[in-house]
Amino acid sequence: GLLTASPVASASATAAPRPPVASFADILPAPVSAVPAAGVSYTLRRTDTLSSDVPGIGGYLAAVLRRSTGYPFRVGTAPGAIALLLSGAPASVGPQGYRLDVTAHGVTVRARAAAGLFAGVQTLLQLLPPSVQGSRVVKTARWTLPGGRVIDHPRYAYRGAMLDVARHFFTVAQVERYTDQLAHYKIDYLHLHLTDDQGWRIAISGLPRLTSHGGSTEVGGGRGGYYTEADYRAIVRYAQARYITVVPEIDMPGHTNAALSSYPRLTCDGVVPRLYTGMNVGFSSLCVRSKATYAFLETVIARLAALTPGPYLHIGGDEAQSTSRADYAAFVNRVQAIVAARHKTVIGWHDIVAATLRPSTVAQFWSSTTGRPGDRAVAAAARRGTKVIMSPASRAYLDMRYTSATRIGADWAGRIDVSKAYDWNPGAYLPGLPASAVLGVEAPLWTETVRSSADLDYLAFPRVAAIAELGWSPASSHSWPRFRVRLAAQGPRWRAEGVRYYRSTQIDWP
Ligand code: TNX
Repeated sequence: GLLTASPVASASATAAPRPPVASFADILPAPVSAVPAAGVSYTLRRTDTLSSDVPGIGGYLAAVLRRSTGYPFRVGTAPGAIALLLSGAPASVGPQGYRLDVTAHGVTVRARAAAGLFAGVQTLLQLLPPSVQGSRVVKTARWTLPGGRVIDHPRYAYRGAMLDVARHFFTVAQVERYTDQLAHYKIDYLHLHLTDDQGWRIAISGLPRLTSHGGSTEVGGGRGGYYTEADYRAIVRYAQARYITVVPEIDMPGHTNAALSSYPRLTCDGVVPRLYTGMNVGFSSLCVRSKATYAFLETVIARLAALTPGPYLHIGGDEAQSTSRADYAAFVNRVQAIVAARHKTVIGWHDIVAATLRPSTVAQFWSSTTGRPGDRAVAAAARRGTKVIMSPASRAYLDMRYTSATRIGADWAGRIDVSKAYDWNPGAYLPGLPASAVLGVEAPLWTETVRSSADLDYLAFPRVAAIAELGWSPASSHSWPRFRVRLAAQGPRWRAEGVRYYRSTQIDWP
């Protein structure tokens, strides 16, 4: 009858394509140590419960698992098949690391702080089949994790990604979607480039024209947009729930045409510039000698500091080509004091080393070269104690084209296929820069040519995963042949999540 399948048919049914169990070798970023237990695995069951010492992280994991498995995953405090514990992790893992064990009885993540537990949860997800990260229930899947132990912690404290929401505006939902993706790769800072010549994207109370006028367009003449205070707080909260700290940037004294056009008192000559929708840089500047400029900056910085729980405010400082060197240094010195008065730490593009930097001020290296006088000045500042975030444009810039055929992006810093993005050492990249001065890495995405989430996906993935690995994994694990394999395993995960990544020919995508 219909219900009695022949032995042959049932044998071929069990042999039907079933995604292979994930491998410890595929964890990206590569962990400090991963030891598989031969013959051991754990398969999730409908009746499994989940316990977590941090309710928010338990809720996050349960939500991901429910969406794809369709199992209820009740979250409780009595030890479940999946247990997330703030105890029992070795001291060596520090506040951001974790230990993960998969045995025949279940999965345990142990950490010393919530951030470490969250990082361990990302590893746990990568040990499940790719469809675990999808948005629909997959009934046919077997949710098996390979047995073994991972002990892991990051190489650098700062592992960032930047999104330029000024050249093209991205909505709260678009930023949250990117944030979700970044969390999978243990990125812990989201730098938002909130202002530039083409747009001012953050509401500042008392200065309404910054957004009503300055936020009203973007590159190419589109409608632009801006975040209300509530929008910005929503992004900050969303990122926080993923253990990502928002770093807001107000670029100054250059890259300020949108502000100048909104408040002409910020110009030296009082002439109102028109809103700008092109792609040139270096033509605008706040009037660095006028009182009005510093009164303005006091207001903006006070408001932004109040809205931002994280320790850093980024003051830009790049390409101030219409400001004299002396004026530029005096300006940066004054702005550092304004930020310090609000109890925040300054980050600036590395051009700021021309000023007298406070001990806590961080420089973000973005050069596409390493031997020019400007590059050497960064190394010299680092030898005097300045901490540096490494974003060399010729390696870490996500807006550079992959190849000459890439349909969007720039190429002033060269073309960056995956191997070029991965194959450098942030600790030994800039001659004369002490390895101990490196605070971490960041992958900036400038958006002159990026108009949609599809564009963003295409430029950021897979390269942002390469920069994330340089920030997290021990230098000793650096290996292009092994990274290629780990990266290939991310392809099906991106497909499950609808991320339209670039299928670089350097990678054997499954
Ligand atoms: C240089 S990198 C800039 C940005 C542009 C980018 C385009 C840096 C600090 N400034 O203003 O968007 O090039 O690649």
